[in-house]
Order: sequence, then C-alpha cells, then structure tokens
Amino acid sequence: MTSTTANPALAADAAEGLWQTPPVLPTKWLYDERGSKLFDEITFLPEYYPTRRETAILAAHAADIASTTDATMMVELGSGTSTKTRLLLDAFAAHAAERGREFTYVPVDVSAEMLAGTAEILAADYPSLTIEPVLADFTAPGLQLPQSDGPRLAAFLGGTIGNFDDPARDEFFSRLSEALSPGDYFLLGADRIKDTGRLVAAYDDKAGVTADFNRNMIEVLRRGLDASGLFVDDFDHIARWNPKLHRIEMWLRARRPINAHLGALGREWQLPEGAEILTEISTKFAPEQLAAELSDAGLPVAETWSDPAGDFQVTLSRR
Ligand code: AVJ
Repeated sequence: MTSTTANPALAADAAEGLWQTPPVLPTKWLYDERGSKLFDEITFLPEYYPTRRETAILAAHAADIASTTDATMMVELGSGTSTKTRLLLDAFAAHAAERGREFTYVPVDVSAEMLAGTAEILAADYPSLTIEPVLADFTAPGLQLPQSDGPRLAAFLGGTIGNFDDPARDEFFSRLSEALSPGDYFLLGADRIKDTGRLVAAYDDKAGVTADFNRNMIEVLRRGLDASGLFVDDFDHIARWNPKLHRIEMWLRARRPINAHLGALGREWQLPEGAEILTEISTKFAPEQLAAELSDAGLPVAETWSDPAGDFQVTLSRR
C-alpha cells in the first residue's frame, strides 16, 4: 500500500527504537510543526526558566563576547532567528561597524527550509551582515566551516547540549574542536544541576504544555508510520529526574495495553499497560565537570557567565 504521509527516516528510527527495552525514539521527532510551536510556548512558561536565564546572560554579556573574541564570523549550530541570536548579532554588528570591518553570520542546519527562512529574515533585519548558510548535520564527522579573516565564534545555545548523552557529547566536542582552528571560539549555553523540584516542574508544567509537546510524539508516529490503534490519549507524560545521570528524562507511559499496526513497517507493535517510551533526555551540568570535558576536547573555557540565581551558564571556550 502507498501512503502520502509515511516518513522513511522515522520508520527506520521506529524500527530500531520501538523494540528496544525500554523503547526509545530520537528526540528530534518531537519537533514537527506542532511540536516546534509547543516548544516555543514552553519557553514562555513560568516554570521553564532556561530560555529566560540564557537570554538575560547574553543581554548582559553580548558586547563583552564581541570585544573579547573580536570575531569576524559567528557560526550558529542550529539556525536561529531567536532573541538570543539577535542579541549576539546586534553586538557583533556594532563591534564590526566600530572597527570598519565585515561580519558574517553562518547558520548551520539540516533543514534547507529552516536555513532559507533564517537567511531571509536576518538579511532583511541585518543589511550590514553577510549571511552564509551551511546545510549540514553539525553532529556528523567532517563538518566544514567557511573561512574568515578573523577569529570565528561557534555558538551552540539553548541548553540543547543536554539532549546528548555522554558519548555523543564527547564526540560532538571533539568534532567541533577539529572543525575549528586555534584562536577560534566556542560559546555554549548549558543548564545547571539544581533543586530537583524546580527541574521536574520545568518539564512538567501546570498548564500541561510540556505534556502536549511530549504526547505529540504519538501523533507524529501515527501519521509518519501510517499507524492504526495508536492514540495520543492512551499515553501519559512523565518527566523524571535521573540522579545518577543528572538528567531530566521525558517518557510516555501507556495508560492501557497498546496494540498498534504500524503500516509503514508492516508489523504490529505492542506495549503493556504501564510500559514507557523514552523520548528525551535533558542533561544538567556541574560547571567544573563541563569545563573539564571541554578542556579534554581541546576547547578550554576562558570565561563563564551565569545569571544571578546561578540557574544557567554560558561558557566561552578558546580553541
Ligand atoms: C530545546 C533541548 C533545550 O531540554 O530544555 C523543553 C527541550 N523539552 N521542555 C530542553 C525541552 C521539554 C529543551 N531543549
């Protein structure tokens, strides 16, 4: 049977993940159109502090980052038109103008659509900047970055580093270090370990937006796998602190026995009542531990900034 909605990449991930114990699905599938809107909503929730904290840190230190690095290029891993990106671009544009120099913004993303959108919006808002999008998976080996006359600053913001498990993070830092040259910089936003109650609340908000965001994965599966017998209402959102791996984990727990037919895989998928699927990890960091990891990868930390409450941090490493 043919289908207009089946997604082969999702089918491959589902085939690999759904029969594991426990079942897992790559986090990226949370971010379809609805999921991306829900995540945007999450960033405004009273319980979800990371975005506000990171924005405050960048607002306070963007000028500092521009003058310390004296960078002529910012490479953003993930293409952004967010407030955070703009705070940095504002500072770099001003710094470049002062020095009578050019500045180039390089968004790196796997989505050509996202890159084109970013480039169009930012080109309109920042006519003085050169925008040079790179279509690439920045976690893959062999990342090639455009050359620049001056230092380059790679930026990975939002605390998304928390989505990587330990080996993936290690590999990411090493590959990035390899893609950069001595004298280049790396700006990293990371959420810190803190009171468990606050952490869990940030991923299990009162309004239920994070629950909708997580449960939307079931709808993504239903559509992308041409599934029958798969219903969002059959799953509960679970956000749990894993103290050993110091991370929040998001799970989907079956409220009743699940018997689904996954058309795209041509097979049945069963889940007993109470069984859980892992959909996201969000690792939290101790500053010293993260600094040691960066240093081991050849990206020693030159500066660390935090918010007054010490909730979130932004580090600047120099390759
Ligand atoms: C976009 C990965 C930074 O881990 O805090 C928010 C995603 N998931 N609420 C995070 C997320 C649930 C977010 N990152």
